[in-house]
Amino acid sequence: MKKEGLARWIVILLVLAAVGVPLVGWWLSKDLAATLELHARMPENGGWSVNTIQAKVGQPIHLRLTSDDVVHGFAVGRSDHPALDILPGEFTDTTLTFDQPGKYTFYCSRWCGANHWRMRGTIEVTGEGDPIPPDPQPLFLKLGIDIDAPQTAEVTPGMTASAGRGALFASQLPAYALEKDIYLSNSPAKVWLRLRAETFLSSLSDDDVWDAVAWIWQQHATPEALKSGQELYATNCAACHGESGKGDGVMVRGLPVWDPSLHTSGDVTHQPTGEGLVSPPDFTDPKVLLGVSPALLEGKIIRGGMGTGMPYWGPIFTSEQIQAVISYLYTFSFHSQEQPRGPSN
Ligand code: HEC
Ligand SMILES: [Cu+2]
Repeated sequence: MKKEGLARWIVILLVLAAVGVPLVGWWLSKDLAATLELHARMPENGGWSVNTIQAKVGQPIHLRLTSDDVVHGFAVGRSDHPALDILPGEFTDTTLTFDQPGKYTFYCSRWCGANHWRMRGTIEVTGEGDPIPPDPQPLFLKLGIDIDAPQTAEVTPGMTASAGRGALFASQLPAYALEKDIYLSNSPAKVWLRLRAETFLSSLSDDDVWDAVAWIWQQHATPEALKSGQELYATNCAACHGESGKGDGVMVRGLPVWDPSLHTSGDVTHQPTGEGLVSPPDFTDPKVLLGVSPALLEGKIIRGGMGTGMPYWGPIFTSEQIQAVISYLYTFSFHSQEQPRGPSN
């Protein structure tokens, strides 16, 4: 009788331990790392179910992501957290940990509709550590460039300028032509005009000088930057600007009152499509990109079009990524050294 009672107690204790220990462990881990369910919905359906996520430095947050309508994506701007797909009716789990206090932007990384890019929210990270340093003042502000004024190239080449051919004239170029500041703050057309005025280059034809300008661009656009820029463009820009840069991406048709006939005449950079929206410019038209400096492009990309349909990318991309996209954009107007036949004009 006594023995039996003892055995029963041992069994009960074992059962309690088997159930209780994992339960306590789960309870503790739950306390250490907050779990948040985040529903993605198209902006028309209400957007993210949570717009501001609070986080503490060094404390992981578990996210359970799901979609209430179509396929969305989840990504965190200026971080190396990989972008995730969020499928309707399924849960995708991920863990975020931040080691610097500050504000981050989370956003949808899958094209879900014309207002896709409005699917953005904030992650507020508080706690110990050096906060994320504020961005340096962008060059277009320092230079006082009006990024909203229409800019078209004063001059354009007879054929697509080639960095490969331009290499032939590299040794004749003045030192200033290679300075980073000159490159960043001048449109290719401005650089061309300045070089064309140099008497020591008078033996070069106009197209030779354009090739030299393309070569100068190539010196500032590393192959790695071009590759990364191409990927960023394909994921973030092509939906509106088009794979080929012509401004004919699928999302443009989703914008109200898109009229392709407006796109071929008049001012190439700013074309009203109605309701305050303008269509993306045709990047393959040399008048567009050869008329704008990297500094202006940077300003447009950071700040966006302010109501034109061009999103702002400042909180999403690192400055390195923005420079990579800028380098890549000029491939719509220049042939690079590795690419004798680039995007056709
Ligand atoms: C939702 C559609 C949309 C997306 C996505 C988009 N753009 Fe635009 N973009 C526009 C529209 C519309 C314009 C023309 C209006 C304006 O200049 O503000 C424009 C204009 C621009 C201009 C100005 C060109 C000039 O000559 O003034 C640049 C540069 C640009 N976009 C770059 C980008 C880059 C780089 C990306 C991706 C990181 C991107 N855009 C993503 C719609 C879009
Ligand atoms: Cu989305």
